[in-house]
Amino acid sequence: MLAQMLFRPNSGNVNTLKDIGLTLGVLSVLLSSLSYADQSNNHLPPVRFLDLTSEQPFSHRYTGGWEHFVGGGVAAFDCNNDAAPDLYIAGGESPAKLLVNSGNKKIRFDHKPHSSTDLYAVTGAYPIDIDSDGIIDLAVLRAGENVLLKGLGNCQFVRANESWKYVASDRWTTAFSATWESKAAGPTLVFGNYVDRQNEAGPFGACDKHELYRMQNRVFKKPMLLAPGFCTLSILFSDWNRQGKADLRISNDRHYYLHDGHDQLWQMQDQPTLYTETEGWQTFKIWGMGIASRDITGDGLPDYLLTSMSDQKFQVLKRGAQGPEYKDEAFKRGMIAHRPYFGDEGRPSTAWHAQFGDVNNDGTNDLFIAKGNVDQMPGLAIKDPNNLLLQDEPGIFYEVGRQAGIADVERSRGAALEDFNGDGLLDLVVVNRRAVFRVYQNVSETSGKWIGVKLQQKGNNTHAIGAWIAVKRDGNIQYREVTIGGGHAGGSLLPQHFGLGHTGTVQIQVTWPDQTTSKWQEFASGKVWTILK
Ligand SMILES: [Ca+2]
Ligand SMILES: [Ca+2]
Ligand SMILES: [Ca+2]
Ligand SMILES: [Ca+2]
Repeated sequence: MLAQMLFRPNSGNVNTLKDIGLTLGVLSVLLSSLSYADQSNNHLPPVRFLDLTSEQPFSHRYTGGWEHFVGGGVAAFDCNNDAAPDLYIAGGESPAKLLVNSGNKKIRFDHKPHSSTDLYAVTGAYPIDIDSDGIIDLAVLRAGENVLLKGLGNCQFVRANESWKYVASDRWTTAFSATWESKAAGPTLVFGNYVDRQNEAGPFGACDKHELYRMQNRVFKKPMLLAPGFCTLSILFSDWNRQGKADLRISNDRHYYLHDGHDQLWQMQDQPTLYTETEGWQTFKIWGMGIASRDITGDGLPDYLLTSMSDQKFQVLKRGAQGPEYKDEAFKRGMIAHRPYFGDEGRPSTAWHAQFGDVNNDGTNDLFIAKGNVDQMPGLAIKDPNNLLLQDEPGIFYEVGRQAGIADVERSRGAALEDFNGDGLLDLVVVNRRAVFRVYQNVSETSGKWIGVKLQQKGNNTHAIGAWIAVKRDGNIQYREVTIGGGHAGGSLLPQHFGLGHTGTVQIQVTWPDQTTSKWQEFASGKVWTILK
C-alpha cells in the first residue's frame, strides 16, 4: 500500500537541521540566541485585519477554574443554509453561545439563546452531519457529559444523545475527530480525554482513556476505549499516506503524562493498534495543544503543524518512508514561533489552536496560531501575542501578526480562520480565556483571486469527509484533505477556501472518500462552487 507514496518530485527540499540531528533541547538553546523580533518582509503583500469586536451586539469570555485552563474552542459552520458562516463558542463556566451571522459586508454575529445550546462546562465543539440528513449537527465537548446536538435547520438544535444512543461518560473531554470508515456505516467518532478527574492520585500521571464510537443501524454502539491515553488536547483522523483511509493522530500534553507518554498514531482497523517505532513512528514528547494539517510541501501528502509550549513542530513525511516516519521542518520553514515576537521579556510562548489558510489570496497557505498563558505560569509569557505567519513562495513563513492587527496578547485558545462575510478574504475569530472573544475582518487590499469548494455526496457522509481536493493553476497543484478534527477544541465545516494569485480559472479534481476520482473540471474564480458526487 505504501507504493502510492512515490509522489511528485517537488518535495525534494533541502534538509538542513534534521540531518544535523539536533535534539529539541539543543534546538531551543540555539533559537534563544537568534533574534526573533519583527521579521517584516517588504516584498510580501500587506495583510490587514480590522478588529470589529466592540461592534458586536454580544460579548463572550471563556471562563472557569482549572478544568477550563484548556479548551475554549469554536465551531464554524452554516446552521441556516444562507451561506453565511455561523458559530458555536465554548464558554467554560459561562454558557456556550450559538452565534448567527447577521452581517452583510461588515461582519456581525447575533447570539441566539436557547436552552439546548446555552450549555455550561463546554470546552469545545465540532460541526458534523452525524445522521446524514444534510443538516449539520454538533459534537459538544464538555468537562463532564458530552452532548450531541442534532441540527433541525434554521439554527435550531435538539439534544440527540438518547435518540442516537450516544452514551456519554463523565470524562473531561478536550479533543474530537470523526471519520467514515465505510460509506455504508455512519461516522466513527473519537472523543479525546485529558486528565482523569476521578483519579485521586492525579492530576500528574493520571491521563484518561479515549472513547471511540461506531454506528450500527443508525445508532451508536457502546464505546471502545483507546488506551493508553496521554492527556490529549488534539486528535485528527487523517489519511497521512493516501492509502484510502484515515488513521488517528493524537497530540499529547507532557505536562500531565510526565515521563511515560508521547504523541501517538493509531492504525485504524476493527481493533485499532498503535504504530510502533519498528514501523517508523518516532515517538516524541511535546506539550501538545493543537494540530493543523495541510499539504505545504506540495507532494500531495498532508503535513502536520503541532502546537506546543515554546517550539512548534512541523511534521513532514520522509521521502520514500515505508511507514509513518516524519521529519521536523518547523525551524527551516520559520514556523517555530517559540516566544513572543514583541514584549514580555522573551519568555517562551504557549500555543493552542493553529490553522492554515491563504489570508492574502496569493496562492500560498499562511498560518494563524493562537497563543496565551495557561493561566499564571510564571516561566512562560503572560502577554503572548497571536501569530500570523505569511508564506513566501519557497515555503518559508514570516511573522506579520502585529502589522496585520491580530496580535492580541490575551490568553487565546480556539479560533476559526474563515470567510465570514463572503468577500473571498479569510477573516478570523478568536476565543480568549478570561478575556473577550475577538472578531476580525480581513480588509487587506489584495488583487489575489480565490475560489471556494464545497463537496456534497448522497447517502452517508454528506460532506465527503476524507475526500481530497486538487486545484490546478499555472501548472501548480494545491492538495487539500477534507477532515473533521484537530485544531484546539474546535473546527470548521465550511467550503474550502483556496487563494489563486492572479489566476482567474482553475481546474479541480476530487478524490472522493471511496477513492473514485472525478475528471479535471474547469471553474471560474470568485465564488463558492458545490461539487456533487
Ligand atoms: Ca448562516
Ligand atoms: Ca444532521
Ligand atoms: Ca498567502
Ligand atoms: Ca471575508
